[in-house]
Amino acid sequence: MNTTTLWRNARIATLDPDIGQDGWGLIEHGAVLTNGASIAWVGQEADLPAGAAPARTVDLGRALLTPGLIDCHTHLVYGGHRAAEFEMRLQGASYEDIARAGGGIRSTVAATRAASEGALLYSAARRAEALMAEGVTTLEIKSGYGLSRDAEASCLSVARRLGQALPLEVRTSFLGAHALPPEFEGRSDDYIDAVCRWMADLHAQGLIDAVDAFCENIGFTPAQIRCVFEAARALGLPVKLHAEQLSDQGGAALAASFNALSCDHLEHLSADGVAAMRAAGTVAVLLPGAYYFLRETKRPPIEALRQAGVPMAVSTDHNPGTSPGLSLLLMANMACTFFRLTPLEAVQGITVHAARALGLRDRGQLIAGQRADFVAWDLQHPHELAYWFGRNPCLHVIQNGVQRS
Ligand code: DI6
Ligand code: FE
Repeated sequence: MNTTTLWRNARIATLDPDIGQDGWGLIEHGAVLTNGASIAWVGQEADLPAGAAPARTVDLGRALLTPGLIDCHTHLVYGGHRAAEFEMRLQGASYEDIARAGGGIRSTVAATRAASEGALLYSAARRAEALMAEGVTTLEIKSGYGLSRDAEASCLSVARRLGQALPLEVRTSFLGAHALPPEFEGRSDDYIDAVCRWMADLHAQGLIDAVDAFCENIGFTPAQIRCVFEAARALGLPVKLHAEQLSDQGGAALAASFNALSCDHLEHLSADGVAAMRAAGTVAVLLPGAYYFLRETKRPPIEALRQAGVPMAVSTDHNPGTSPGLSLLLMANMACTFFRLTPLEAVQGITVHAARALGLRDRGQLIAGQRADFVAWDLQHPHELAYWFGRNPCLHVIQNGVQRS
């Protein structure tokens, strides 16, 4: 059966470095030929191979086409919210003060444990839909608000079910080492042992794509993170790390020594950390929403990362405590205004580099052989993706070769 579709009459930002000089890989009067769920050909419409006989043709009305957006760091599954904590912080309490007083992540853990799986699925689906409306086609979701074996399993299976229920690809990360649950108070090493045991179990259930942890004064120590990473390595699971968000713990270098896919946050990253990430090919995931919402002033060392050639991704870090936002395009804009990324870097950060942060090489660019995930925008040039905010220019989303909206 002929399953080819020609998506024509578009300006295409392929992000293919081999097209043009400026990194956008622009093709005017372009078209994409898809075969089922993958891209068979991309080019100028006039150059369509003579033998191509698409079963279907879709006129995109001169829209701008880009790869589907990838949100590579979210904590989308949780119960409740933390608006009261936001008010406390506005009155002077710090994020760490609230965490040490038993609020913060722990309060979301209590609300998540109290919620039914159906309620968790419902609220997470609404959030996922908000991200999808802006062109997100691949979404990473972490656990980390259950913090018991069964509650973590529930959150991860909600994430898996989201990927089945919605036209969306979901990747899961097990973040058992996010915070110490109250029943382990004073026994953090015991908790880490438990996390490592649960990991094997959850992995056997097919619930884990990668393992994450929170390396911080108010999180876990580098020695504890090492135990988690060794357990992941023994299971053949890739790792990533919340590193140097609030202080420099040397977490990025530790993660790089385990060939981490990504280190995320990085406001307090040292020169040694940059060098270790570069050597390991680890992606730097920048999270300007958390920086903004915590009113941080120390920025990640962008220039050092750029000079070292460390790929930079940009993500929402959607979570109820430090980044309750659901716009990846706003994050691209903030990555430019707060962190001084160029619009090209910001757009690479929510496409090709975000894919790399998830260990995925089959998406993030509009190139033959990649998955047929792309977005048609009511825009002239892709740098506008990092320019407008509070406006959704998404016209259509094509997911796996199928038009979703
Ligand atoms: N860093 C973050 O920004 C989130 N988790 C983490 O380790 C915040 C999670 C929360 O406050 O609920
Ligand atoms: Fe996070």
